Amino acid sequence: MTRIVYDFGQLSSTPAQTFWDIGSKTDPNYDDFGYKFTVPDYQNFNLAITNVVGDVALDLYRYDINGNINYLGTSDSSNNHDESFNVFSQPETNETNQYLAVVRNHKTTDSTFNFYASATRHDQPSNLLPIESNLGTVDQTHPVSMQVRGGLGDSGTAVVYSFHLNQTSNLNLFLEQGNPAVVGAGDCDVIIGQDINHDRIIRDSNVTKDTDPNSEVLARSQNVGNANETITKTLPAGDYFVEVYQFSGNTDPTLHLSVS
Ligand SMILES: [Ca+2]
Ligand SMILES: [Ca+2]
Ligand SMILES: [Ca+2]
Repeated sequence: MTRIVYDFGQLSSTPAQTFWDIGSKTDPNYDDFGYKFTVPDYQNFNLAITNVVGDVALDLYRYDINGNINYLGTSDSSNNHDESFNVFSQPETNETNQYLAVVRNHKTTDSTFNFYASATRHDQPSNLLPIESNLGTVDQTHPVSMQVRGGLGDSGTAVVYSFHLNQTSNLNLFLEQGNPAVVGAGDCDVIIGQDINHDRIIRDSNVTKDTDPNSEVLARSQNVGNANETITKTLPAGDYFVEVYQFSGNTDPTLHLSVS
């Protein structure tokens, strides 16, 4: 096994994108694909693997000041589901802002996938749209009420959900912040949007469509501190996303979606 490493250089808010075909793991010439990148100080980096045929895993490593890599974690959803990381990058002693993401193939056949990487402001949403959880159709008999997976903090700065409306609906989003005594007095915010051009990237993610017609963000709620977030919006039938993201600190919010 060899590892082919591509150097992405410094990430920016314009996502780097690649499409790859990774050989069977039983192939004697099997290669892992490594992506080396640096992140501007005090920004988040976002990695997404989408459109998987087969099944891949994504390992994340960080370089120390001596050029050694230290393992940080693995994203490995089942089957052909998407993989992702959203991490706040602030080097501690002996650490750098340089990382290595490695894609492995689980299958004895080739796997293909798209890989995306971006850096975004630490208090703003990720602009990538891996489908981490598909909530299905939300209607009057199928509201959603669920704890945001893993909570939010520096090692997981964003969680993306997709959902569908089968008719014009008054959507009510309520994001209940966790108990600050339990998870710390953090602050998270939320956006609802639509990937109009289906490229798995949120165009103009820092603003909303109200102020910039190009933005794929339809509404957002960004109350201060531990206040809950609410969005009420009339939306036509279609596919939408919700992204819950860290503004600061740790939170353990619960997402409620209903229509009226
Ligand atoms: Ca997987
Ligand atoms: Ca888009
Ligand atoms: Ca907030």
